[in-house]
Amino acid sequence: MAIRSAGRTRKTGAAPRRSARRGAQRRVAILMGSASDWDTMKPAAEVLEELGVASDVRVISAHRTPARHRAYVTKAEANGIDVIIAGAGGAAHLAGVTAALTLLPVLGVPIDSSPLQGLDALLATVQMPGGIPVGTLAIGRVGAKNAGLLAAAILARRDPAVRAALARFRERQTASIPVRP
Ligand code: RP5
Repeated sequence: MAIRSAGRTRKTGAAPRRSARRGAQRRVAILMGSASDWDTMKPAAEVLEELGVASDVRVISAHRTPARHRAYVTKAEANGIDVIIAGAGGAAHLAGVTAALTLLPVLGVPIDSSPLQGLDALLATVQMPGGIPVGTLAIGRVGAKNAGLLAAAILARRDPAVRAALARFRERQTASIPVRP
């Protein structure tokens, strides 16, 4: 399987990278437990790109690549990342372990990749014990899109350009809703 990213085709297994603008600083990290999660997580990258926010997309598994995970997350804030989105399926601990390793806000996306169709990932992601929060979105592509929008809303508190882009997004969305079916 091949995946498209930033105008090039990559083989599954290689970490997809994406930047909204060439040379723009990547401010939102989009992590996923497997390259097989990319189709589900892509809406997060797409909506951020639409809003002009650069993202850094990585395949990082808390259990298959723990050293890669720790190295990336512990340096994320120093590398200019403001928000981390973490999507995983099954016994999904990626978002929770990510949140434990950083003070950055972490948004979790449960992925429907298992026989339980994401219910397992939803419970694993949302049911964090008190002390280490994960902001959990809906299961699947809708959750990924909303994670991108919520990350942008967090950035918008201090970034007027992102706030204006979000406002335009809402206006376009409202205008696209027909009055009658
Ligand atoms: C999880 O296991 C990943 O997030 C993915 O959703 C699921 C299946 O991964 P693969 O076996 O397809 O790599 O860790």
